[in-house]
Amino acid sequence: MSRHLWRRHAPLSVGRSVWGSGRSWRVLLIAAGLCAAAAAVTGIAFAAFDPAFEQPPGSPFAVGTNPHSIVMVDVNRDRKADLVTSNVGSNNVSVLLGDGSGGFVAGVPVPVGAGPHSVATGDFNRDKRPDLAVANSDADTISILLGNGDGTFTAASPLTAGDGPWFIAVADLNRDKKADLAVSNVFSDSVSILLGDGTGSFTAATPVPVGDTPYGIAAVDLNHDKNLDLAVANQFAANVSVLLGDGEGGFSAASGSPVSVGSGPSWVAATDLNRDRKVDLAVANQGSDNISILLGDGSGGFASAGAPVAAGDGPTPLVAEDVNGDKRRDLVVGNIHSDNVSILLGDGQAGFTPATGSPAAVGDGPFALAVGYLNKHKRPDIATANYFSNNVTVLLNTD
Ligand SMILES: [Ca+2]
Ligand SMILES: [Ca+2]
Ligand SMILES: [Ca+2]
Ligand SMILES: [Ca+2]
Repeated sequence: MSRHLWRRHAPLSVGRSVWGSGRSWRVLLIAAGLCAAAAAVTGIAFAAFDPAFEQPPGSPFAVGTNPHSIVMVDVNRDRKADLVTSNVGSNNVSVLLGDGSGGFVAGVPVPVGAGPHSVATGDFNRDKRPDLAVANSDADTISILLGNGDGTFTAASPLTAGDGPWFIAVADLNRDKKADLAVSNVFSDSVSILLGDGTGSFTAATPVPVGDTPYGIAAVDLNHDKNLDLAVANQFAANVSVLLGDGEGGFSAASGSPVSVGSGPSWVAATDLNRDRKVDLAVANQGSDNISILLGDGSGGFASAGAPVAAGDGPTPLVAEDVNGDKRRDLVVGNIHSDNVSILLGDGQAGFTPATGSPAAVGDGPFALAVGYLNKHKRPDIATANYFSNNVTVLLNTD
């Protein structure tokens, strides 16, 4: 398959952030916890609400050409969530400044390297202003854009990655409280580990070999040793690499890795889906139009939860979040061929059923999505980056 053709239908990326809304999150979770506890005592099945999603006026919002990744973050620190996309066709990053009610105005685009398939966010220089890391797949570099705190960015020296950097996960991989990067390289079948020094500079550690055409990465502690581990979806290998971290930036394959999933695994989300306090994985299989659910054993091993969960045509981005307030993780999945978003409500036992109104229509080719709070209504909203229609669809959770 040619590089060009493959790119039309393969990998992408996303990060998720809730800058400025941490307090709201905690309040929501505490409230949900109290209600869930009360429901458990009375034996009443607890469902907080039936989520419905609607586009606000102005949606979809225009961005650059071929947006392939999106993050939700407050870049200008006005406590209103903003959106940032990386645009493969225009080699830049678009900034959409939020008005706090689901509307957005265009900020200043930022030029990056060639083929930016992924943008992720973190505070790399620890000035409390959100920064961006962008994977330039054609240039084989990572752009580091340091936030000025007003919605504009200053480029630092780009970093070198492997061949075809595609997806970036931001996490503290060596436990020094400084943000690091894990980057999947689709042509060198590896994950680059770039350790941050807390000033916006990074040092490359030894790359980690994974399977054929790695795409999405989740960074989470899978075996309860407080060192972050990695789960990496290998799109052409139809499996997931499970890499256990040593807490110093080194990683080695867990026993039983890689774990087989469906065809064309693209994104992986890591969270506890069956409430046994062990991290599980949900994997969007772009080729088999479903979601694999892998239950964790708490030591880095995984077993299939059973038949995969049906999605739309070409499920690619996937985020695990509680969208209906019952304290059970749900799945939000973008379907790149059917141009919609599946909202799959979790039952807390790793089972999922579509919400009322699922799937919700979005733009052409939703290769990325982000979930978070876009208005004062404290229920998780959704934004998709639509690769072929060059825009962002906003879905407000209106229940
Ligand atoms: Ca803002
Ligand atoms: Ca670190
Ligand atoms: Ca670990
Ligand atoms: Ca679990």
